[in-house]
Amino acid sequence: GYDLWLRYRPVAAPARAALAAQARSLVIPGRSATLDAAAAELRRGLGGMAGVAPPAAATLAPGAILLARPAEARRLGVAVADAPELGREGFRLRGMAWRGGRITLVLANSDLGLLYGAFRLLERIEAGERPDRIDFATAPHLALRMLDHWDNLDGGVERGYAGHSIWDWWHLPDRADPRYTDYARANASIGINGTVLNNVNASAESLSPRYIAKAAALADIFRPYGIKVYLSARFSAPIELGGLKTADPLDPGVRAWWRAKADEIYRAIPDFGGFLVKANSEGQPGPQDYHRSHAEGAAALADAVRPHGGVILYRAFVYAHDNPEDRAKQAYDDFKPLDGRFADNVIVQVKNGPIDFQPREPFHPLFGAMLRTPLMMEVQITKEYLGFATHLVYLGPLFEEVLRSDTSGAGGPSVAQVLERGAGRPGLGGMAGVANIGDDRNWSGSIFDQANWFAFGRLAWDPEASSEAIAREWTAISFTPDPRFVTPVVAMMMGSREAAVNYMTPLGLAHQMATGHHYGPGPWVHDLARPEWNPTYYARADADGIGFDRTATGSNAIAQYAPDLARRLADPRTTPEALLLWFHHLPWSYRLADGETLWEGLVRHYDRGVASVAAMRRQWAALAPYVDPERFALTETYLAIQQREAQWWRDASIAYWRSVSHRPLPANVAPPA
Ligand code: GCW
Repeated sequence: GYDLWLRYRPVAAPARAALAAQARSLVIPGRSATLDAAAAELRRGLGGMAGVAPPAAATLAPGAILLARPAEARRLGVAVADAPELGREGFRLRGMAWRGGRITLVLANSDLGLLYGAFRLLERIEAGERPDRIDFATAPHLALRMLDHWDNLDGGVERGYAGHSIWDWWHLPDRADPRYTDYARANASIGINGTVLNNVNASAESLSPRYIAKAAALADIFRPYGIKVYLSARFSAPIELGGLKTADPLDPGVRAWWRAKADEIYRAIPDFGGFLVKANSEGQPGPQDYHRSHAEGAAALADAVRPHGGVILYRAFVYAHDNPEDRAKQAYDDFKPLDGRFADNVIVQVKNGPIDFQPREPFHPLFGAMLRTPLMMEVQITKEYLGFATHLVYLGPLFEEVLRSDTSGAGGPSVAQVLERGAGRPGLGGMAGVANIGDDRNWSGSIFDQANWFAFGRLAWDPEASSEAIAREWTAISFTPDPRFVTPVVAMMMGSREAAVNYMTPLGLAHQMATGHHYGPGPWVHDLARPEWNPTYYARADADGIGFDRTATGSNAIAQYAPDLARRLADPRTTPEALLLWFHHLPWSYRLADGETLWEGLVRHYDRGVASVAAMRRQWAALAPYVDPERFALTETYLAIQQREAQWWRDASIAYWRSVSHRPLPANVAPPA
């Protein structure tokens, strides 16, 4: 699994010779570290797939692969027009006739665009396409496509399920582990252009001179691949690192400290991206400690990086232990009043949903409400609430569901469009994914979790892309383009997220996971110190019914959505059934759309979830002939665990709901074990 989707295995014999003839030489007029990386990748990829790596050539001949800007291509005699539609990072792949044969043109307006094009060309070939017949163009819709590592300086990874951190802090900056280059290759291949190296629960130490040098060494390795380094900043670093008495963002000494710190970082990393900040959330320090707003807090850091072209990614994931308000409302309550008041290089980073990376949540209301502030959407690629790296859950449909959500309830804009518009500054729109990468040999802990990393990259590039098409592409290039394998695997992947929703938190339930680690069921947990950490806070089940009333009779969280949408969410009949219990507390006898009672429907969903996993497992077992034994066996083992645990979720949840509802099991339903 180490090679991810960049496997480059030899293609079958007759096609191999044809491919070699279509890749006889490599013509690259420009010169840069990025173009060297592109050439190296093409040699590696074509060497692997065609058996021979194309040598460099200065002139075009049939069978050449040309990487060029439009003017360079014209200078070599290729008739191409300028391509402003490709922007700075887009590219075009085009097979074309050339002197009695054909050549393959990779066209872009920058070296990075050419590198992206080289990767995509290789992926298309892996998927079975002929390079010299390709005609394909794409440009990213979002400027910032980032991975957030929740990696600690001691090598641990918060919510990481793929081993330890891949950053070997101990041996950095001296040791350039080749894995860092492979990391950059994998990310560049899917268009990721930024990485936050350290956990948002940040240690101030990560901004110390020692760690700046380590980050700089990584930045040097990533630079040719177009990946900028960012750091999470601890708001109180001026105290802990600088020895100041305060971290008050309006204090001149504090502001000077942040400026000097930024200057120091930019001396080591001239293209440093900026800081990611988690403030006044889950015990982290922040501006509210000094009775300052988040906008004032963000401004102190924004001023420090502005002269260098840096940005601040300021997280809206806030909820406070002393705030009795519905947790789902708190980010909006804090941030909506600040819309338009953030400094011009601040981007507010909003989680996809209002609680916390649940198997299903409605989209975060801030996406419809911060019209004057550029927003990033943060999703979690690591599956904290979705069975870690053990359960097979393809997150593409989850990301797509949020991106396509209509923020107005009246025909858009969709969340994707909100991000693309960047509140009028499209250079500041983006997506961040909490990485699922660790030092596990296969990077992500399981083979299918590699697909979640891949899908994140593809959707950050084009948030309107189809998660199914992405699954098809990933499957073809990670395993084989054989449709006898791709079709069933894609079907499995596409159903897997709904399966998990069904056996964990059906019909809009949320946060029913066991305490702390969030693995396995815990709907009965009610005695944690902070009320909003208890599953019972979310499900509110009793003898009469179940669900969280977020209408006007309850927390009225629906009022944070646009009026047309809020009106529909006010009525259970016009609320999507998948989110029913997120917005409504309903009697067990409530009739669902298909006529079953809520109680019967709930049980049915758990059963369906378990059945889906059993079907996935049977399906995978039949696919052994198409997969190498190692990847087959690992996936088979995990599916067996997943089936057992889907049953565990179902049995435990039903048993608990029965104990509060006092309802008999519906007919023809197996009792919990
Ligand atoms: O999902 C929750 C996690 C915390 C995490 C926090 C956050 C980094 O349980 O581990 O802390 O969210 O996003 O800040």
